[in-house]
Amino acid sequence: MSEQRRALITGISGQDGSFLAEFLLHKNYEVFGLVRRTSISSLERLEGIEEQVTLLPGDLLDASSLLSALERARPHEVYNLAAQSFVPTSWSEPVSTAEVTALGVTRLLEAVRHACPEARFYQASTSEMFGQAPAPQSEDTPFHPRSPYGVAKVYAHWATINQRESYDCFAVSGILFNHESERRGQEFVTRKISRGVARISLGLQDKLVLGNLEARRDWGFAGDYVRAMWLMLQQDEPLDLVIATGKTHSVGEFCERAFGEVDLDWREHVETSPRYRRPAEVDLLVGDASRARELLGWRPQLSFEDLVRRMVTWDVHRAHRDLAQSQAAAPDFSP
Ligand code: NAP
Ligand code: G4F
Repeated sequence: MSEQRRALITGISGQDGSFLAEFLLHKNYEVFGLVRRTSISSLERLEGIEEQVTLLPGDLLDASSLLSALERARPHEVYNLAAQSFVPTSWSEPVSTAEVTALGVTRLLEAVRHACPEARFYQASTSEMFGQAPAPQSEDTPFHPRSPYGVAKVYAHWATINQRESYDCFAVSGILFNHESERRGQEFVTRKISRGVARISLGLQDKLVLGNLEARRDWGFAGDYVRAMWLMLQQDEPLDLVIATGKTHSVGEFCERAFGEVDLDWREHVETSPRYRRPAEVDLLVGDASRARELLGWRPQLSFEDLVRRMVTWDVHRAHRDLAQSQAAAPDFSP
């Protein structure tokens, strides 16, 4: 009988980490997840699988913790999904973003080299590295990042390629375009919209205040994208690939569709404020994933329309539940 496969996921508490952990458990992997200490538990997204994964303490800022986690897990596959991933924070905290999102990858690559050099390594690269580059963007498009986050990710991308070329290891980067779900952090625009739509439809909120409505993104479903990560580590040769839907929509179009799900006119509820605009914007992302289609047989399964519906449906359900709970908990002041 062959040995059970073991995977270590950094960033397991995040959107992608939680989907990837579920995916690998279904494939009968033993799943380990690196988690850092936080003042409030951030393991909400692992509800239902927390008992099936082994959580190990560690931080991309702390090299010795990475070594300990790898020595304990002895993984066949390492997925580095941990990052300071919110673009606006990278302007307010450029140095800590670089420490985690750029140098953290060097710390992890070096720890893998010493603890488990045979392990296959996946780095979460991003379409933010393309930034200002003309669309559609493919593996051959030169990078032009437009934020400290994008710059940090370019470093991490090249650090991964350099590790492969220096030590002949299986280390790859997936250049993933935006992918979303009901588990997306509430500060990202799609979730901010789906949550706002739900609260407005229940009368809990009046307006939704956003920044640039013209920016265009290639939005897919996170559940489809973690499948591509795994496929990339199952190939005979290590290759860096673009993962995208090939379709693009503006933030305004996302709003129109999301408000449409609850029969509201988005123009009556959406306002804009310079507060949510960025010092430098990425105007247009649309990926060409034909190489991934050819080599991995990967295709996105959930359409843009179904993604928006899924997110709004979830947030409406959740807003109903929160409302019912707050009403049940309210003190009765009636005479
Ligand atoms: P996310 O929800 O923000 O999750 C980030 C994860 O990183 C969390 O688990 C977080 O842990 C962890 N983390 C942050 N700093 C850390 C540190 N110093 N040490 C250890 N862990 C740390 O991000 P996501 O959307 O799942 O994205 C996953 C990865 O893909 C990220 O690297 C992101 O940059 C990249 N990416 C995302 C997209 C996308 O559209 N989602 C597209 C391309 C690339 P806490 O819970 O403790 O905060
Ligand atoms: O949802 P966003 O914050 O995502 P962004 O900046 O594209 O980054 C995400 O995708 C990247 C892949 O390309 C990842 F690497 C990264 O980690 C992250 O997951 O913003 C999307 C667009 C931007 O153009 C922004 O200016 O929406 C625009 N926007 C307009 N109003 C807003 C808002 N973004 C946010 N977060 N909040 C707003 O109110």
